Amino acid sequence: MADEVVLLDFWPSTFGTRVRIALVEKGVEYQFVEESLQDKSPLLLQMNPIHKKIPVLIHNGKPICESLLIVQYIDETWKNGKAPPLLPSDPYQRAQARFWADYIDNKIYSCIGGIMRSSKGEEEQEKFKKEFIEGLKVMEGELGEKPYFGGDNFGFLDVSFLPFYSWFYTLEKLAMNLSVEGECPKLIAWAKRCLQKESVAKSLSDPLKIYDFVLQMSKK
Ligand code: GS8
Repeated sequence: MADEVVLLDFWPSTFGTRVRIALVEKGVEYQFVEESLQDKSPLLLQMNPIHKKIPVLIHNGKPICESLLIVQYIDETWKNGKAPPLLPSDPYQRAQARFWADYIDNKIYSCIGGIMRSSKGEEEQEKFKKEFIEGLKVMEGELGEKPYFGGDNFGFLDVSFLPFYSWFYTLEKLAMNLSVEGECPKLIAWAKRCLQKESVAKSLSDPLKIYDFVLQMSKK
């Protein structure tokens, strides 16, 4: 019997985008279900009763929650003959990839929220902006001269970090004097390199659409 794969998602979500990229990388066919975060479906509440958040991957009726865990599950469950595994085979390298993915969620993601919640030019926003750039520079250092965070191959950390690229445009619009490319040119070159992959180009949300969405949300 064919696998039944359903993704509960919300299109601008960086976390959902990770899962979309991983599914396309592995060639997994799935049903995309768009959720409303204001009016969560009974299915979402049933499948993620603890956090009540997207993304949730439902594989043959069983839910997997938390984007980084879902990407690892996808990597372990579906082998794509054409693409190498997303996680490195070496346990130390695997631990390192997970460490940096955690850094993205705990450091970079929280700065993004801070920039969005504070107003242009305010002291608080400047603090988040500074921390955000510091975090990006740390990631740029981790990338070094490699083509991908995964080394010669696109991997787990690339999948985990790339969705944030779609939000850079919005952050630059909301904050004063913020140019991610000006601060971290190698990071932007990496994102553009990854965008040449079909799995990424198909999955990443349009930066202009995200900005529009944020503007609409702020009016409400
Ligand atoms: C975060 C998911 C999340 O915040 C993961 O999957 O990696 N650590 C989790 N999902 C948000 C939408 S994206 O900003 C969400 O579902 N929010 C609904 C809510 O907070 O009620």
